[in-house]
Amino acid sequence: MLIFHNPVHDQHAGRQEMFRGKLVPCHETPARLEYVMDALRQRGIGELRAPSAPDMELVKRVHTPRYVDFLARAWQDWLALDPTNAELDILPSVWPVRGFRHDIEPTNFAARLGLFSFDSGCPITAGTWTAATAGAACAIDAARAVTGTGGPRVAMALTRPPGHHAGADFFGGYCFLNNAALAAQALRDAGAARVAILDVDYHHGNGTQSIFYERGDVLTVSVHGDPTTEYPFFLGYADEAGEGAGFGANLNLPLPAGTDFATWTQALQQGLSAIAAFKADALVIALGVDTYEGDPISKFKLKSAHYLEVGRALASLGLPTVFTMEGGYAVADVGVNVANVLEGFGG
Ligand code: OKP
Ligand code: ZN
Repeated sequence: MLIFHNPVHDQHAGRQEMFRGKLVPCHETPARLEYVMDALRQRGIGELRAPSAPDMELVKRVHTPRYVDFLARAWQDWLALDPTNAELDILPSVWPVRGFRHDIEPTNFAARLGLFSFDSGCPITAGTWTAATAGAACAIDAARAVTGTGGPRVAMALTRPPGHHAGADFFGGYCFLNNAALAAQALRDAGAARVAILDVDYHHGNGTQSIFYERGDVLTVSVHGDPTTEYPFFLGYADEAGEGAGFGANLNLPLPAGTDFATWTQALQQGLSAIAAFKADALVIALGVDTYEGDPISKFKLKSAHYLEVGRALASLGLPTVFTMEGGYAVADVGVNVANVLEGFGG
């Protein structure tokens, strides 16, 4: 298995996120990825590669050019407001909800932050753009590796920040560029006629769903905490089936907080059956391990050993597969849990 790891992931290190009226330390830390790297090295899993330069033409087909330009310039725009802002993370605080205009684009930076985001828990820092674009490159390279002749069947984009909450033109949920969507589009471009994305992170992959919602060539499936009580709350319900050409190409499998492996794995099997019925030519797994019983912000009950079974189940589809790294916040256990999935998957 080829593992494209993001060598500059630690340039994105948010200091704080908004939680219940307070700024608290970020859950999504650089240490998460270091634990994965250590576990893979210790167990001799995978062959590590650095990514090439990001294909910005592809990034600007999955995301809107104006959003990409906004993100690329955000830190300099922030400093232009006040040079002492260098000591602070950027967090949005105002959003255009129902009743506001969506056909205008204010020039005010705070307004633009709100235009391109959906929560206040996702800081932009000096190195966010550098880290996020290198992560996008990992995802694109992983997709190209599994579609090239004589390449491996499976590759991973081992990166942070994660991606599955980022939409075509918004950030949120610790995500800026949607690595899983970029991998799926790269697989399409490389000749896979039908691509499935299976998101097993605890949180619904709202960004990925919205990017492909009206497309019939990419099936999006997500197994996640019921959004009635779990983040991101406003998308991820079972009745969201896709629209237009995409009708029937989105499957949400929400499960209640407290769900254990026995129940979770039944939903996973349902997702796998849908992917087999879709006759996908290639697969992207948005791999979050925040389904773990020890996760501090999630409420499923999977144990470390279960991730070996998860990996075996994912491999059973027999498809060229790209893993992207999503959530998992029980920092010291993220490594063993990810390594277990990859070991179970094999190859
Ligand atoms: C990102 B991924 C906890 C706030 C949680 C957002 C969660 C984002 C999860 N105090 N806010 O899907 O793992
Ligand atoms: Zn998550």
